[in-house]
This record gives sequence, C-alpha cells and structure tokens, in this order.
Amino acid sequence: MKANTHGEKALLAAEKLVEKMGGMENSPHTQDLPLFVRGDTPSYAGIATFLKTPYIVDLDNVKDLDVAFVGAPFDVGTTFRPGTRFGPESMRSISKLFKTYNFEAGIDLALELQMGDIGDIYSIHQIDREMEQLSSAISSIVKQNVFPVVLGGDHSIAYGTIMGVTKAVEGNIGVIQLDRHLDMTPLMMGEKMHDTPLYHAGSIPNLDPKNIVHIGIGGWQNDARAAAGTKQRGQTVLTVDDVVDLGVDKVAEIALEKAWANGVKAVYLTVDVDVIDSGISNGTGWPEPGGLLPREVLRLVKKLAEPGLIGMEVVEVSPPYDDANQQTALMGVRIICDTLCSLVVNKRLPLK
Ligand SMILES: [Mn+2]
Repeated sequence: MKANTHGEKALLAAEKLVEKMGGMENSPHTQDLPLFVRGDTPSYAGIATFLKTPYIVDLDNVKDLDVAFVGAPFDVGTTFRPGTRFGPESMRSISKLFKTYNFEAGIDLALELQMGDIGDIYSIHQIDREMEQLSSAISSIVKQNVFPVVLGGDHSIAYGTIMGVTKAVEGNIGVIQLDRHLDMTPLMMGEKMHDTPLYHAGSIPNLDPKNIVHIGIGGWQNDARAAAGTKQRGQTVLTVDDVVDLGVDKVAEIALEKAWANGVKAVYLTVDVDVIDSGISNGTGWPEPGGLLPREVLRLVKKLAEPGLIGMEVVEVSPPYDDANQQTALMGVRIICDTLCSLVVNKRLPLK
C-alpha cells in the first residue's frame, strides 16, 4: 500500500516497528501484572528519571551510553525571576507523560539508542566556579562520544556547557541558539549572568563568533549595545518576523549555513524556552510576548538537527512560575525528544 498522507505513512511505519518489537502479541500490557513498577507503566508511578531511562549511578558506565541526560540545577545567573534550579526535576517529572515512540517518524528512541539519566552536575553558587564544573562535566561526556542533553538551569550555564564541548572537539564548533534574547551582554552587575553566555562563548579560541546564530530574538528586553556588539562580531540574527516572512525551513537553512561555515566540525544547540510565546509557556525567567509557536520551534529543531549536533540543552524552565500543568517544562521535554528523533531519523545518532 502506498502512503498518501502523513497519517498513512505513520501507520505503515508503526506496523514495521511492531514487527521489530516481536509482533502484536508480545506486549507488556497483556502480560500478568508485576508487583512493583519497573517499566514505563503506570506512567505516573516510578522514579522520575528523564523519560524513565535508567539512572546511571556509576559514572564509569557513561561511556556505554549514546545519550546522557544530565541536569544543571542552577539559577544564580538569573537577573529577575529565579527558580530554574528546579528546571531539571520539573522536566524529569513531566517527561513521564512521554513514550519513547514517535508516531510521525515511526521510530522508538529506546530501540535506537542507549539512553540514561546520569543525574545532576554539582552546583556551586558561584558563577565562575560553576562554569568550571559544567565545562569539565560536559567535556568528559562528549569525549566519550556520548551525546549530552543538558536540562537547565538558567542560560548562564551555556558558557560552561559550550566551553566543555569546545574542549572535547578538535577544530571549531558552531552554536545555534533559540532565544528571545541575544544573551550578548558582556557582564551584568559585574558577573556572567544569564544574559551574557553567548558573549563569552564567542571568546573561546575554537569558537568563531561568526559561527554563532540566534533565532527568535526580538521585543523589548534586549540591550542596544549588546545588539551592536553582536553585529560587530559578525553573528547572524533571525527574528520571529524572519520566521513568519521566510518560513521555518528557510530560516533553518540560513542558520545551518552560517553555523557550519568555514570548516566547523560540530554544532551545539542551546534552546532557551523563552523563545516560545509567553502566552503559551510562561514558566521562565524573562517572559517576552510575541515569540514562536510551539509547532514552529519543533519544526525548527527537527530541521536544525538534520546535519547532526554534538549536544544540546534546554534552559530557563522555571517551575515556580510555570502553571500547574507544567506547560513550560512539557515544552522543554518535547523540544528534546523532537531533536533526538530527528538525529536518529537522519542517522546522526548514535555517534558510535
Ligand atoms: Mn537566554
């Protein structure tokens, strides 16, 4: 049967996937009830690791993973609303809603990847030392050919995570950030706060600032000097209007061309959830109305992942400001799952 619609294509893919799983009869849902929760049902029960993947207690076992979920519970870099120290636990708990199977793509992440939750990077409430911690942790993960998925944390952590990636890669890296804010202020109140990470990342020797791309910037919360500095460093900025006028696919194409230019070896993706319209997900440090729609963000990350990524993070989920449905955390989880899905579909994961 030829598939005419996306729906038909997805149903055909599901049939093939079930064959791979051992057929319709081999279902955990029709077997006798176990006494204790060990699998993915009931969804609300069990220990809330990310996507209910195994908790990797022994860090010597990280090398066996393809994807490592790791929290960065840090909010000392916030300049207004704190709370992102609870971001990792919130994304972990709401990730219980998700299965590892994606309908449209017809793949199951758990069949394609060894995934594990390695816990949190130890947080020190001193920004420069925290960046050293993050940088060492992320570089050790990347050096083991494991794809890090960092659960933030405020956006100041991006300086540490990006530094960690640059230490692990021979040659230059590029960075794509989705954000309503440039995060290009040199210092705020004398410190490397969460509106500064892309400025400092652009001073790392093997990260040419011309390979930094910003998508979704706009509104009333940016700094004119930071914007002028962004231009002086030759960075690319694509606004929400660009997404509206050019379309998501064209914006992704421009972003990839700039991020991968001049022999870049790998690209890192940093997603600030405030890029999504604050009318939809408001649980974040600096909500700015007029951002992207969830489906635009999801299509963007799908496209941006096509040529491969070296790692990713979702930052600025601030549960004290989120609603009772954990809407913002839910979007954070979805962004991660959709990115991983695209990496698998395009055979960019596993890395080994
Ligand atoms: Mn940001």
